[in-house]
Amino acid sequence: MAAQTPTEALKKLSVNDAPGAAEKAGSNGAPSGANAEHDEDSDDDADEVAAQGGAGGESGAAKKKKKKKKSKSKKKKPTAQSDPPRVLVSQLFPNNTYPHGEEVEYLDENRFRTTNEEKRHLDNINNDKTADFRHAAEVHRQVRQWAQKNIKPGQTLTEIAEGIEDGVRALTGHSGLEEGDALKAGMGFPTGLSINHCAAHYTPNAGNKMVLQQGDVMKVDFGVHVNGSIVDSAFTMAFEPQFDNLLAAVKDATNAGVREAGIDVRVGEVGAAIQEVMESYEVEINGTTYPVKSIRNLNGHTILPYSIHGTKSVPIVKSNDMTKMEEGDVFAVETFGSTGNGYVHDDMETSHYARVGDAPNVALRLSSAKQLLNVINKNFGTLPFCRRYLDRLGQEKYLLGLNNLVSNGIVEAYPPLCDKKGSYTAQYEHTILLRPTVKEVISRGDDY
Ligand SMILES: [Co+2]
Repeated sequence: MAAQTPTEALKKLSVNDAPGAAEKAGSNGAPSGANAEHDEDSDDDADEVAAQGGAGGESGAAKKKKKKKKSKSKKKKPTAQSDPPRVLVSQLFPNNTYPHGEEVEYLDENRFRTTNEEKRHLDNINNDKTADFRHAAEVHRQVRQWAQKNIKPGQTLTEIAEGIEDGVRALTGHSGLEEGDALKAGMGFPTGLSINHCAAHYTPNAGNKMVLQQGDVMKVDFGVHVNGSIVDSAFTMAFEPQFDNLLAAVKDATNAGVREAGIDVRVGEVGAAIQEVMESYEVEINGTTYPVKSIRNLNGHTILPYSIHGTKSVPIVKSNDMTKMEEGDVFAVETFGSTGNGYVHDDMETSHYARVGDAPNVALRLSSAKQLLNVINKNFGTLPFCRRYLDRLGQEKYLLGLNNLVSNGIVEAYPPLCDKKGSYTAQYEHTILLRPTVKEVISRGDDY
């Protein structure tokens, strides 16, 4: 989910002129560290054989099989993901053996961390949290790879969003329908499906009839959380080759940001690295060549428990923000490229909301607002939600109450963020853990 640069901070930005059509930075063959083979059949085949080989002599081996057959009355556990994805990821990876993200060793003055005893101890203390992030990341990978295969022009945005959300809820084992269930695990924030000039925070509200078109560029940005540990990761889909360079620019820029990030690194330097890569690209669309610009008022961000936007930002243009990345920080590194102004504004109907963490204690006079706040507290806490999530909980006619919570500063509205009409924008995003011993790109997959 995108963080928007506050206007105050934006004034301080020293934005470079686009460095022209500089030579392309070498494409960085991003390693695909994650994704262990999780779909290979394993020892359960033995059960299968046992089940079939009913009659026959009872050799020692057969006896053993027979013994296994007894436990067969329990339902056979699947060992591969289904299509659509419905198999619990905790069942595919029992005992918290979730695949690691891409682990990148620290360099230079931080090289000692790889083997340092104290840092390893600190790292071990966080094992449970790290497992929650890996669990959420594996759900994200499995659902998004299914989405990448199945999303096609002609589908409605509603069916695309629901397909992703049904997958995430099934794979975490939390439908989110019973009170408090969505707080245990599930969607970390709503499925953003932002098209063309819209860069972020668009998801259909009830009754939306929008259909994905062949010529569209769609950002798919969704979050998965387990016990409040949110993995925030996004990719872009296009169906025409003329957009390849736009997508390549943004993927490359995000990987540059991921590479640059580390303990003691200043976020402004990360922004400079991102912008340099991003703006070394150009893209030809319908016969016109455009420079790819970093969208200067969007940025990455830290992630805190149950809170998608922490206190630190990662600019995607050069800036003199001297804030340091620190040990233990979790960052969403996300970049946005545009053929338009490289600047977004609020546009269209709002769908995304989140309760403010340190909300003012206002005496609400509107009973519908009070009632709705209770629903939000019990089901989402400070996790972002969208109007569809209220609909599926059976809430009706809540808009007045919702707007009242927004105007009282208790809930924040996140309207869609769009560049100028006719432009195209793309996004890629990864979540990284700055563990004491190693940087873990938790959401890395063999797709991006
Ligand atoms: Co984000």
